[in-house]
Amino acid sequence: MRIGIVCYPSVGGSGIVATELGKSLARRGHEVHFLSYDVPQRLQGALEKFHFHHVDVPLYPLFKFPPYTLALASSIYQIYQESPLDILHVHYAIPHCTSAFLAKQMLCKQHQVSLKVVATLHGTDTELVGQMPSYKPVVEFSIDSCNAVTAVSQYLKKATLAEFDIKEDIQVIYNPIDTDYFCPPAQDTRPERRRKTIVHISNFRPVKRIEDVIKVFDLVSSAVPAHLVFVGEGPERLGAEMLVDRLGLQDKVEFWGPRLGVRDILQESDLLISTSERESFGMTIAEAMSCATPVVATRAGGVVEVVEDGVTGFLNPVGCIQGIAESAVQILTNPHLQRQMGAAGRELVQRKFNVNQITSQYEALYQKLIETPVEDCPRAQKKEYLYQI
Ligand code: GMT
Repeated sequence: MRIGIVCYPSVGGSGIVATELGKSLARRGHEVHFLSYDVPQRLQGALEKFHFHHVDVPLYPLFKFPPYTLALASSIYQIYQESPLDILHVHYAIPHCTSAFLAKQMLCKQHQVSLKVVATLHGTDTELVGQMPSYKPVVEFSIDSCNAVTAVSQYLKKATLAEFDIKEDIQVIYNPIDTDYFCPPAQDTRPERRRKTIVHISNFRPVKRIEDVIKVFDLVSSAVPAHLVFVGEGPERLGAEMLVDRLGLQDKVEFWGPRLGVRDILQESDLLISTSERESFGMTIAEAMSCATPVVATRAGGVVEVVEDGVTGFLNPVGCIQGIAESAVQILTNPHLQRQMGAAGRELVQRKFNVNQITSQYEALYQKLIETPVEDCPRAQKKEYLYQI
């Protein structure tokens, strides 16, 4: 198949999912074309193996806000003209579904062809940004204009249907994890080490509740010799650094900033902490589990579909600092439990989220769409209209 993938290039989860899926589809022999305003993070260094189309957004003095939606629609249209795409798969509704809708209309009008569009919703696009009155009507319309819609968890499907009037059925396809790459270290001595490493990976947005991570660590480090590594960058980082100073934790907390590869730190860590108030899936949680690293997380949205409470880690209510800290101490002071939970996490990811299985689910969806004739290119209507003139 010839597949176009539209995504955000930044470290955010939706771009990572799109890239991992695209790489897997390419390994299976499909011709994959990535479209974005920059090279997606996980494609860097391997670009020669993929088709990457840079979406150029020219600046013009009149534009206070360059219209990326239009530039992306034109790119899709042009790529299709060069050689037709069998499927266009857009990750993140805003503005990708809208650009896809525009490109679809243009192709219909100019070439009487029907572009098949799959949209994958990731959570912040529908639950956060998509709820803003400035965007909601067009987001709702654009999602519903796609030929197929998927969500990355049952939770997200339910939340989307509750918030939007979407007539299209939403299929749940979980996020793919490359379990060959995200694997435990060759010699896994972590449970026996005295000083423990705790990791938190995110984009430091308010929804991640970074201060909770620090407050939890403050309690944990008074009970267990441990240090905390923050990986990522974002608006809450400065506040987090100030809180670390206030609590006198500077010697035990490191801020590494954004990293291209997170596997090394996941393989080094005894525990991953996630304190989000909302999370449609939690990519770093699943990647940690794939490395046999137990997880202590909040019971937020789709996280309950990723972490099996008491088996692959522990779940606590959002904001429950004491409970999260107690869960962490329980794992870090019991090497047997740490090893057991690590192994169970790896097994769960291999069974539920491994990239081969998830890629097959998307392939089946694409194939179904390709085989289904659609009536959304109004060829007949156009003729009728011309005749009336
Ligand atoms: O978590 C973020 O803020 C990044 C966000 C994104 O837009 O890329 O991640 C969302 O999509 C990921 C991939 O499907 C999910 O793993 C994250 O849970 C989801 N984030 C939220 O729902 C807050």
